Amino acid sequence: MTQVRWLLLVSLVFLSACGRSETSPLDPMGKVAPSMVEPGEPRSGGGKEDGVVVIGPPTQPPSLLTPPSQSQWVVVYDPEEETIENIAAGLSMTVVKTYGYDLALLEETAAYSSTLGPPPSGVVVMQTNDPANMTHSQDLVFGFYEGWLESEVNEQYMNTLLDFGSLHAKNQGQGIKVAILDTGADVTHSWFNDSLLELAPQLPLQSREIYNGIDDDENGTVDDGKGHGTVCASIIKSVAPLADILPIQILSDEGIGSVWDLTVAMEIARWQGCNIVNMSLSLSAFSPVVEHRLNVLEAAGVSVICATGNQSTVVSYPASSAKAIGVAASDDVDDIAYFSNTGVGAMFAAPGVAIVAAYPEEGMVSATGTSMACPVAAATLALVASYTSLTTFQAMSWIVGSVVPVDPSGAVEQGRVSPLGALLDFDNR
Ligand SMILES: [Ca+2]
Ligand SMILES: [Ca+2]
Repeated sequence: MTQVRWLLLVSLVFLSACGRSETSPLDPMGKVAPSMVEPGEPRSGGGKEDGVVVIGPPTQPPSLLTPPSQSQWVVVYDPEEETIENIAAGLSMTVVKTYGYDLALLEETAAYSSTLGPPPSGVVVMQTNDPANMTHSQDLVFGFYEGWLESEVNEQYMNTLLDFGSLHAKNQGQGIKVAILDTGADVTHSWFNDSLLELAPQLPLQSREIYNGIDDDENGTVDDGKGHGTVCASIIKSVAPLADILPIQILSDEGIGSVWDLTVAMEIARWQGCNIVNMSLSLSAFSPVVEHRLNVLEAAGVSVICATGNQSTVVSYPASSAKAIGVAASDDVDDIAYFSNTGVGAMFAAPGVAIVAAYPEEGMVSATGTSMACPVAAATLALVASYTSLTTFQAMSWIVGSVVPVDPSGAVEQGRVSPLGALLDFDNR
């Protein structure tokens, strides 16, 4: 890499979809009967329906964003061209931390000046606290069920649609590791049966979902993002029960994160030997720094699966990246969900309407959004890679070859994922 890039950039990462209202009558254990949310039922945006909480975009950009500090910078560099110490010296900065072979955090020194020339060739720099490029979180419907009923998860339409009985008799995703870059997960939930992986405490990011009961971003909703990562992990567990699942918390309990944390998490996923990275999130715009990490992951053979977004518009970034697999949401009859972003970059559709999943504190939820479709597709890839013993990139062709048509057909580039179809096609190769 020889092109000089000098980027004063922070796009703030927001959750694709999240949350429940503080004023909701629903507590974490739920007070809504399962019948309140029927699988496949279309929903309108905004306000509350019976037993369903609809969280829309905040009226103003959230204000609580806590990247390292105003004077710190993320640097992505090529160690074969220059050492981080020399790069830091050239920028009048000091090295705070290094993460992996080409990621570091630098601190400005007194000699630092924004009028300094460009960094050394091949170095990507990003200031960690620039409030530019803010975006909105995306709509989602959460309907809460009464307590925890495993049967509700095991008997939902998705299981029939994807034929879990036949599918899991053939493969359950064993040997494939999936990272979930999200709000973290309630690893203590009984649905997981202590099966989730956790990052070691000395690493800069952790796995457990934490919520504080405070409306930190002052948007009128407490812990907007609570449960989002738990739901994503639960969906992976449902579709690929024996896959190794590694939650990495990069989004706050309000569903907000930084490109810094996303970048570090992508690198951690690579170090940890993950085969697949699930990113049910979106940025406000293209990010060269994230794109760089996508290239690094691709070179390492790691597949990145992203939600297309829930604004009924074009595919958001990073799902729109050529280096990522974008997933739109479909329903119980393979119709594309009204809210789903579609078109170029939406490679697949997957069930993402009224998906029943585990929710923190022994709860259960019916969740709707492309955030839910994304882990279905990620888990599908885990199953096919496990069954075929192919790389995830090679396994992708079997998923492409076995998709089911969706309506409208042009909404996605391929179709709705069919994990069993892919395994059967492989059998008949
Ligand atoms: Ca909030
Ligand atoms: Ca909070």
